[in-house]
Amino acid sequence: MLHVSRLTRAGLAAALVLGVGAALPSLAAEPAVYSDDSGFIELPAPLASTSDYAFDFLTCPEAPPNQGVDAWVYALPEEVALGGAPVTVTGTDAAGTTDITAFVYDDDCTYDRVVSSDAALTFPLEDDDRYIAVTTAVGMGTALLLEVGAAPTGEPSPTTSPTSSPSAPPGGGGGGEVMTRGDYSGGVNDPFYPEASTGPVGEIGPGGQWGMRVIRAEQAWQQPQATGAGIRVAVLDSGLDVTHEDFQCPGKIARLDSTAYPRFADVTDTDGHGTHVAGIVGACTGNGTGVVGTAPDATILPIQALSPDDATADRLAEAIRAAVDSGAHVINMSLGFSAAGVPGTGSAVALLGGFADDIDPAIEYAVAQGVVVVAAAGNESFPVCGYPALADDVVCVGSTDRRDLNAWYGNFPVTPTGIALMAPGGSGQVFCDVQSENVLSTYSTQAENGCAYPAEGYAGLDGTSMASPHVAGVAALVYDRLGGQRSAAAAAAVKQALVDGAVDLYTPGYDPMSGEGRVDALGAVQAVTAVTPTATPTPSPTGSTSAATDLALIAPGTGSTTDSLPVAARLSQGDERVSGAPVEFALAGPGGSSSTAGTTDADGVTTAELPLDLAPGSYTLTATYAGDSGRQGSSAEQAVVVVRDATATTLAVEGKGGNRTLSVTLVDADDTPTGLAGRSVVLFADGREIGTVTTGADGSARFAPTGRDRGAKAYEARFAGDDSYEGSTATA
Ligand SMILES: [Ca+2]
Ligand SMILES: [Ca+2]
Repeated sequence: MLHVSRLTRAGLAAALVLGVGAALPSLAAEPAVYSDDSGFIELPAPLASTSDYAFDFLTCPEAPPNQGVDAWVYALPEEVALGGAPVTVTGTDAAGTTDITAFVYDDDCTYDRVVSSDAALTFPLEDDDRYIAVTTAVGMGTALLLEVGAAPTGEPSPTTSPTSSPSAPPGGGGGGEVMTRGDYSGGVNDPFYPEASTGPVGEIGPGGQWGMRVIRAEQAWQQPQATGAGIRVAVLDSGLDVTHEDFQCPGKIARLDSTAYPRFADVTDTDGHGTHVAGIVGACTGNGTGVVGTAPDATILPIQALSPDDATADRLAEAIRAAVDSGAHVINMSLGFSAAGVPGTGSAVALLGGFADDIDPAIEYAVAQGVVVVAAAGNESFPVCGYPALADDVVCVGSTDRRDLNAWYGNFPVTPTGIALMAPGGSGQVFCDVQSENVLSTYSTQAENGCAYPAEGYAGLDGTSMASPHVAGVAALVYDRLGGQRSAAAAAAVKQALVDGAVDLYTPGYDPMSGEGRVDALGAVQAVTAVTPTATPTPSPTGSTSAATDLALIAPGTGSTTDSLPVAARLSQGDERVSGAPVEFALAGPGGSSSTAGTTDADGVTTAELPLDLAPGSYTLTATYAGDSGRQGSSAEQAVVVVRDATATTLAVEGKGGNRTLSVTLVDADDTPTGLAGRSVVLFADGREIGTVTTGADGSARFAPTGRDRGAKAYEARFAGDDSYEGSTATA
């Protein structure tokens, strides 16, 4: 008979296989750079903001004709260009006018049409539209927002799918599934938890939920504000037995909006794996039934990312985005890709790569939105985390046994950029009846149980699949402790607390056997100071809920030290724009910082100019809305490279013989060149240095050669550059 421990660690992938052929074709369709749940496409920074060469930045074989000043060129992802989808351009230029013109080009770079308006510009896309160059009447200092809405009919675009049905905001909504905070100071009464418990098996013991005791979960719950109340953990797995007796406490289960996400309408767990994982995260605790969960008051958002008939990278990527847009604070993925490129539980190798193109952008989106993403390391005894545990900013979790020793089957917790930790996953005994070595949790009553357990609804399994949800649960405890308001900063603090609170194993500090150590719930909770929720992120039964907001930011990716940076931001609350809201813009980097502020207008848009009097280098631009009593804060950021402004030197030779004079000018290389005063320009005659002039107020200077220098064949003027300007030379 196939035993459960083996089934969990390796065999389950086969049960969920769809086949490589079904998984791979979806990869190319995943867009690279956008996504939003309100129909607003957050395009990358404009490809160009200079007047004459806007299209040089594109890959068009022939540059279309230049179309006016300061054109901002957008390349629409191909999936956006659905016939009929409305494009809206809003914003103003430096003169405060809203005279906007858009030149539209096809995907073969040919010019198609022009549309213009003296107000906000709206026009429908055509099927082959690809590039849009947007200009205003006064080009300089322009800040525009370009939005693309949903196509009116046909297949929903992946970029716009949830527009019809706003999903749950972080910290609430989605049907209001939130648990009230329990009191665990007097211990818990779940029968399978105690050391002396024999669990549902009855034949081997003692054991109970040893993993919970190893990570000191109960001690963590007894700290202030550390039970996971108001925290939503998305379990991306084979589903969840929503009828299970140990998930019936009020608010325990949240469901995706089936209208917005029809692909995930069903969560029936015919496998059992997802129900087991979800129980480890947060089975009802203190209810006198079954087991305890790591985060007793957390709400579980089950998403069947691994459907028996649709287990693809595309589906997993969509599941991640759905979790984020439905208010998840934490995502657990006890799954991975086998060497054959097939997703499934228990396997996380990803030797083929490829599906990362689908999933990486979704994970980046989650991380940017303040979601802690946790994934199992995989069960191949490999020296490195599998995928997606290996992806950037994902917490990779390896498996330990009751003795804090590495489980033989687990991949090592080694990842290039993320955090790697260990957690209880079971020793991997090869005999079915050594249940005291396995991790005991809930099991789907809809599944066939591989081992002949007498008690329906519970099972002992092992694998990194079991380790990962311990960490996801602890992350929920810490997120609760931090106030439960979702932000990238809060998520980073949660991950740091996981590391700071971990129990160091093996050699001191990080080591490739145990990563940052084995997770410890009490240590992680105590690693942060409790933050009282200020914006009611945990809705009370009678109180109102503060609404989540979304801030979109658009700015050029580069600016020069002598200019200012035009920035624009738009604040939304669901499908509504928020007007009159203060937005702070800040640019910070090793070379200094710059900031300014604005207030959103009736369209929810604010524009500003950030001074760039900074040293050249890489900076981070951040727009922040602090929130108010009725709205949660939100922020957005992007990278900006500050470069020195280019210059142009000119040199003219006037007169002959004793009257010979060199005339030098030095200007910046902007659209309207301005003379640069007080700069030193070195002059050469036939390669010999003959003198230095200092430019006057208009950037010009004159020099009279003497002696043989009057008769030189070639003259050269060189400006060496300085902190703000690049050098330039001229010959005559
Ligand atoms: Ca229970
Ligand atoms: Ca160590």
